[in-house]
Amino acid sequence: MRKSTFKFCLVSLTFLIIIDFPSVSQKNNLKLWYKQPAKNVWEAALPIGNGRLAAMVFGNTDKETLQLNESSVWSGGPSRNDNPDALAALPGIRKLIFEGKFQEASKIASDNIQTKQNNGMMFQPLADVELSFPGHDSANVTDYYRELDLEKAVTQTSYTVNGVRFTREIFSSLSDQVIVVHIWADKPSSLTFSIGATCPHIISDISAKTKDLLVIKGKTSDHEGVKSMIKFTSLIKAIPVGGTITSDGKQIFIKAAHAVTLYISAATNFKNFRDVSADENKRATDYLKRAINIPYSKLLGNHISAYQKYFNRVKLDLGITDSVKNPTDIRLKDFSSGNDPQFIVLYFQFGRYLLISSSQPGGQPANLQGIWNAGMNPSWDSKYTININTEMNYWPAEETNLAEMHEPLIQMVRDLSVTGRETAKVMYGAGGWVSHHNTDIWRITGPVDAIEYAMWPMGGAWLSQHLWEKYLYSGNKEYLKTVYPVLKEASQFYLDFLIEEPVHKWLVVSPSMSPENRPNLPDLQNTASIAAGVTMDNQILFDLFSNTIHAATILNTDKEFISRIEASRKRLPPMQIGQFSQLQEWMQDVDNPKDHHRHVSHLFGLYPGKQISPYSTPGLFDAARTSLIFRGDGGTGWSMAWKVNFWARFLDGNHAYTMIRNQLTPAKSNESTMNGGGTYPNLFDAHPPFQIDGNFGCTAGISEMLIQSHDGALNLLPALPDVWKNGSINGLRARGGFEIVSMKWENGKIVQVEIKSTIGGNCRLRVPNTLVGEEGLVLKLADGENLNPFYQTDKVSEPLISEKAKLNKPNIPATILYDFQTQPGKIYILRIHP
Ligand code: FUC
Repeated sequence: MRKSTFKFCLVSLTFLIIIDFPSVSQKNNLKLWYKQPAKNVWEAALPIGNGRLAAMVFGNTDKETLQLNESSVWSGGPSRNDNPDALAALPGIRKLIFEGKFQEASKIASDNIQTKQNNGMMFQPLADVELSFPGHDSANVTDYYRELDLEKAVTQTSYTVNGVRFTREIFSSLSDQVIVVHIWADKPSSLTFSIGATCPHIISDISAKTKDLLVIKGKTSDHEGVKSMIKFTSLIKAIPVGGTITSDGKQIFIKAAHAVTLYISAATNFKNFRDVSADENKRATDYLKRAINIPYSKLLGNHISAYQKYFNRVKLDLGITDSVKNPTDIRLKDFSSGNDPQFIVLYFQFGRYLLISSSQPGGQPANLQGIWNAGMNPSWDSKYTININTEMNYWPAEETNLAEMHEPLIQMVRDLSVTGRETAKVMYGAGGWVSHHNTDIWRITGPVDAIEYAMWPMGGAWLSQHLWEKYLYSGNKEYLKTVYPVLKEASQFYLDFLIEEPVHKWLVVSPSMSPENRPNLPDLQNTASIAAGVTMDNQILFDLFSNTIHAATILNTDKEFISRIEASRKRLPPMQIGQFSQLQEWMQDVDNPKDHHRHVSHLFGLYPGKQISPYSTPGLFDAARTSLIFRGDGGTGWSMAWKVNFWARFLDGNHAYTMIRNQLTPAKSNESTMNGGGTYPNLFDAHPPFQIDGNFGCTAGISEMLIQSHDGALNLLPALPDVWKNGSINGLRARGGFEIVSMKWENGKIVQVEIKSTIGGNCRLRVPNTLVGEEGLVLKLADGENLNPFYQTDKVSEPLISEKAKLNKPNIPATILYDFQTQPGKIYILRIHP
């Protein structure tokens, strides 16, 4: 069979499957699908990505756009932003804070601590690929359909013009490093279109080198005094089946083809945060050369199997209603008033899809917009805000069985431990490493933006939690050895930096702040946020110190160092319950119960920390709950997502569900940036504007409602809302190397659960109903401490409680606690008591 004939048969065969799409989509519900193109609405376009190379696909018929991103297209070059004046100013600022002269302290910090260099670089777009189909304007189009298939990580757009059905299939290949666009028509010789590109960078050039190859070359922006050192090349190669191909030197013209495959390759000269010596042309050329030698069907197959290796690990079923017959944008509009449990599943799996597509081993971590950004000067530079947003991106990684996707974040923490060592020394005269509230591809660690946001030397300490938590899920000691030095040096910084406060003689972080919020002190007139010993800092340090102690103990190292950490941990301020029965946000009892600030930093100890428990710290649990009630059910996108997790940890599934419902309402386009939340038609979360943290945070929250493993036991169905009475989940992971191979529940009761142990040890289960073991498995009612070391919790100090506080006994659902011993590699089956 001649090559072209063969391809055409393949195309026709694919078409037979395609025409059935609307009904296929009803059977296969893990699709985002629409009856209209995105037109010019970026938040309606569909995201594809392989962790490095990404696109937003608009699905327009006459003028299709693929807005391209590459993960290392950032402004500037290797750079630092420490302010060395900090060291001399530090004692004075600390003294003023302890004297309560916050405005003065803030002014000096602004002049001496805030960076005088750059505030971090910007993640920038690469280029737009534009495909123009003459005559395919909306007036001539019928039976339009587009989708993103989450089970395959492939988008399709199809429609009819003059009796000919046109279909485009597009994906960013996880296996072969190019974006592939396959276009075909169901009648021969029907494809006539042009291929062009635009590039938003000032220094750029686009030309057709041969009649079938467009070449884009450019350089990113200089920014805030930092010269750009990133050069990029993108190659777009067209291979038609049948018809003709020509070029005018700027565009490629396809005439009367049966089918066309476009291969889009891109690369930069970026190697790592201090090395930009790669050859972008060679890289882009090598990717392209490799890909064009692989037949389309194989490229597609390679990509789907590389993707499914991750995606297929988790399956969720919460029931199905007729709402699945509606397009995604209609389901979003109807969600809060309707009955559409499968929409939760779609949203949950979309979060997992986004993590696989924006964060791959060896690459950059997902930034504020994941890897999808069209703006040359995007909001907050689309960089890494590490006082909540970047950490939230990775909350679903371990539990939703995407541990490999966590790796770029872990690598970023290793990088920051290198750049942050100099910041610790130059700015604070301390050992170890430190980072403030933002970083970028160059791993800056200095304080950026206005001092009300910048003065927070805790970003690295929070990120370090991920190093340890990753270990808790796998039990891999070899991995732990590699990250222990980073944990140790993070702790070292605070051993040097903590200072004794004069009233209680506690050791506190100063200067600092409760992220982006201000205490309710009348003389501050809402101007200064600077503070010492805020609750979040104390909780983060308790976490960091505890994790470092455990890691050193497991690795049997650093005894003397560990005893110093233990001594400092004891002297951290305890949590305090204030006059309104709330968990205090600051060291002083100055919370405002009407404060609806989006950050709920003092609840770090509840989630993602594990210092607040209904069982072991009921007073703190009640006070934290009161604090969250004060904060309310609104917020920016990520704030709502955090609250899903908080309510899950409060074991209140119905309230967690209320937060999901608030998040899954259509985002309003005119909402101010600091207020709003909601979801865009393509299911991207709205801060607003689009920020991906809310997607990831809510995905984590949904899994946190179904299993938890932070509080001494593997808790199954800890926060099931009334609307999820029946369902099943397969593949979630828990600490201690346990995997929920499958779990089915009916009427809120577990009917059957299969648990795989990968590293053995005691499995302590907390469940809502009586279970019996299968195949001789004996369940014992549990008592006392869980001896599984992965389930040890560190005892926090007794809280200080205001005389005015009135605490309630936590109202928590009745559960049963079982223990059973496990062996590595074995699966244990438990069923409902007959
Ligand atoms: C933090 C948040 C903002 C926003 C920004 C990117 O500063 O307080 O709401 O998400 O990060």
